[in-house]
Amino acid sequence: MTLEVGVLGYRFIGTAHANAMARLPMFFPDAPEIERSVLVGRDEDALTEAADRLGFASISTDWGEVVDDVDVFYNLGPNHVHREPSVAALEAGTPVFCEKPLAPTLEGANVMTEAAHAAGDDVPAGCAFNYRFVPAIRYAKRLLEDGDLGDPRHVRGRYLQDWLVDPEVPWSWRTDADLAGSGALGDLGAHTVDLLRFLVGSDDLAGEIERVSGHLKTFVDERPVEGEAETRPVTVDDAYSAQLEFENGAMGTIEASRFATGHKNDHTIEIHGSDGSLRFSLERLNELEVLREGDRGYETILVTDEDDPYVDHWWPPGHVLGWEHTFVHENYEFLSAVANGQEFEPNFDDGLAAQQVLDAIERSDDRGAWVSP
Ligand code: 4PW
Repeated sequence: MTLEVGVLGYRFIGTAHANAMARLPMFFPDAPEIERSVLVGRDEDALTEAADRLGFASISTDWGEVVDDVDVFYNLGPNHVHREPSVAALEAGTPVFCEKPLAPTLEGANVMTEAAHAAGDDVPAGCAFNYRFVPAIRYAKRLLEDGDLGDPRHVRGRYLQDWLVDPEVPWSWRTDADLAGSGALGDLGAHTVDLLRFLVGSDDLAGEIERVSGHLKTFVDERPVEGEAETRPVTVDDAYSAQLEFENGAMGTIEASRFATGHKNDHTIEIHGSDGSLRFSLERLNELEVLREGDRGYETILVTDEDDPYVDHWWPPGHVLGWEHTFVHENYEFLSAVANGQEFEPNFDDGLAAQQVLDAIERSDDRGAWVSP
């Protein structure tokens, strides 16, 4: 059976998913057969051009008509559009793959997760945390779960970008609290929180994040509106940092910024366990650095062998993968789960768990005190 896929959103991240869908039959022959059936948006001209370029058979300016007509619904729109169409699709029994953060608010994420539970286990509701699908991250998870690095003690994550450093960069939905929820916190911090939960969140490692102390900062509080003579207020954070305490006693620090001059998409994770440490950088995503008790320095492991996660689907060993491959891997896993009526992770529960931590970081900043997610 061919799965008909409806996709809302066709810009940066929409293109990343459309590219992934196009690559699946070439590199993952056991992936379910899909049709890029309908592309959804508001601007008919832009949609027509995008559908043509991205290989969609048709367009629609009404998501309400699409969500129960297709076999799978991808919600890749801005954060404020995540809730309504995703809930409507799940109520119609249509599996949903939604971008992160799950919603602008914790309340929205709760409503979406309830809809996912009501739809049942055979209707997958995935949250598109693509960095779980980097081969080196999967390798790191295996090391941690095999106990190679012992009990996690310190956990560190930072996600640095610089696209807002110029105060003349225009206002956008990403700088508005009603539309985005939060700024660097939700857009970038959601990834860091999810990766930490993925890597050390199991009960026999660090467990869940138990309490947080957060700090949010907005450096430029109004921005010009593109093509107009007015400015609009920036109502989200430009940067955040937080201290974390995990259930099993590990401590953590995380931060993200859109003002880290010179850093474009610099996401790093470090974990120090009782028997060893590891370091990962998204800018060197084919590598994992590992240091075990007694070593005199980090060993750099190239995670590009044919028995490393996903690598055998691509090129001969050593022929390195990139950012776009993470989308292919997550699309493969999600669409396979849909075809087989199986659960998929990261799901809406994971999206909600990340949102609870983001929300706690904001509450902690407001109160000037440690709070629990
Ligand atoms: O999800 C994130 C985006 O919103 C991405 O992983 C990187 O940062 C690239 O764009 C933004």
